[in-house]
Amino acid sequence: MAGIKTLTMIKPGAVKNRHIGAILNMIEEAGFRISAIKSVKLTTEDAEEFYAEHKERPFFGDLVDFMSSGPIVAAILLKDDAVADFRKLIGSTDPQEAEEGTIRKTFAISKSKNAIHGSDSDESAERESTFFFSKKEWLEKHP
Ligand code: 3AN
Repeated sequence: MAGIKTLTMIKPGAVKNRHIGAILNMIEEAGFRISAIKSVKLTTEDAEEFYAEHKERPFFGDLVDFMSSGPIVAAILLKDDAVADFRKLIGSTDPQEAEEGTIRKTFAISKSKNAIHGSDSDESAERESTFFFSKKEWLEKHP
């Protein structure tokens, strides 16, 4: 059965351009509950650890530099089928390929500066949630 949790990061470009409120509004309007949320500035080492699975990819250095370039907003979101439904809401990695009405189509600057992250599996959602939050900081079910 698909899980109810996903982890998002509003990336530095979208934070800098003051899109936090608009993006959180789209997330809530789409039926997600915000179970935990914080603003964080990742170090280079944090970003390398978070994206470790991409370390052999040619864009890894630029990705780490971008993700540690300014504050982000990390949040744990709850909804049935959270991972799949959230990836539909954010749209394709490349905003030029993202559907109208998706967060990336609306707010991404480019494929590398694409406004928002969403976990790609329930396992990633668990790992990424514990990367940012202690288990005391989120509820698995919303009251
Ligand atoms: P997604 O976030 O859509 O699941 P991933 O996991 O393949 O995409 O890539 C992680 C992040 O790396 C993306 N969100 C994007 O910022 C960056 N990225 C992915 N592919 C490229 C690429 N070809 N060129 C530049 N940046 C990329």
